[in-house]
Amino acid sequence: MNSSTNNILKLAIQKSGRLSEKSLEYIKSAGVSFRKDKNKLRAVSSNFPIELLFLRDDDIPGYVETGVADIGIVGENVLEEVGSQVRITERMGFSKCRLSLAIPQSEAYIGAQSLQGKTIATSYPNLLRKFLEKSGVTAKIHEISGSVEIAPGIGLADAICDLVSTGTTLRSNGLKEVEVIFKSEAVLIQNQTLDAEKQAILDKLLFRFRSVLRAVHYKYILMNVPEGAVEKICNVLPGMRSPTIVPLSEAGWFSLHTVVKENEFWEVIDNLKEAGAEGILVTGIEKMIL
Ligand code: PRT
Ligand code: ZN
Repeated sequence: MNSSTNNILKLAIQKSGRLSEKSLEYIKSAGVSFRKDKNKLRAVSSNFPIELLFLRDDDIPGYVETGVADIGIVGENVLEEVGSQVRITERMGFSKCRLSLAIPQSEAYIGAQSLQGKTIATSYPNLLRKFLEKSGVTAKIHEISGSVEIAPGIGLADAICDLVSTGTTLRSNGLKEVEVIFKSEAVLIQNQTLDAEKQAILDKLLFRFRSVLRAVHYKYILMNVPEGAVEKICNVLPGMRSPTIVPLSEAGWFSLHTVVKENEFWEVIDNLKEAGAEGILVTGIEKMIL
């Protein structure tokens, strides 16, 4: 890579599609500002050494592998399908979906052997081939680039292998999901040979991303507690550092603030109420710096 471009990190994201909005949201929440010109495929940040490249998602892994982009945000399903040699740096927790096999609702399914000799339509031939090989099944793979779910209905295939999130599309096309072959979410990928300068920029960006990603899993809670219940309430709070305790203007009462994990949240709230907490307020956390 040209040394004059070394002090700027090139980040590839999807131009328009299911990953675009969330990718941009993360970049903005990391404090990276830029002006996006609608027709432009690149944008340079005004306050962070980053250049954004807006691409088709299918092209992102290859561009990162060859160093045209240094890092990228892409669905793991696309990365696995194209098989590019890149490093997964961070799982981003959005655009979760699964690559599944589906067949007409009226058909029986007793396992992968039900697909023996059948024709399966997909945009993911490589992932499907791997699954069939692993299952010892021989089937014809019919590669199509879109609207896969209509293939059985129009007689193009017996089954499909496509992305599913809610399952609504399958149901409305008279299909049922019979096998999950890959679980996916958006991932941040990086070129395997980033130089030290670019790695340092990436580390700074990652620190910010992780502060945002971490915060998603926690809630900040505030409550009023009578003096006699303070100790009991502190014991109820799960494994956190000691909470903040502030006296209220009303004698004998305190305001107690703490952070609770989202998945423990309802149980903690029940325990707090039982222990005597009142006026409990709960709020989301934007960023968590550890
Ligand atoms: O133009 P470009 O090539 O960049 O975009 P694209 O059209 O190839 O991709 P896009 O924007 O549709 O999806 C980008 C990524 O979003 C995918 O690679 C996945 O990682 C992720 N993702 C998450 C999904 C879905 N959920 C999803 N539900 N991608 C597609 N779908 C489709 C699926 O193909 C099916 O048609 O949604 C339909 C099913 O949805 P449900 O909710 O009815 O099950
Ligand atoms: Zn695509």
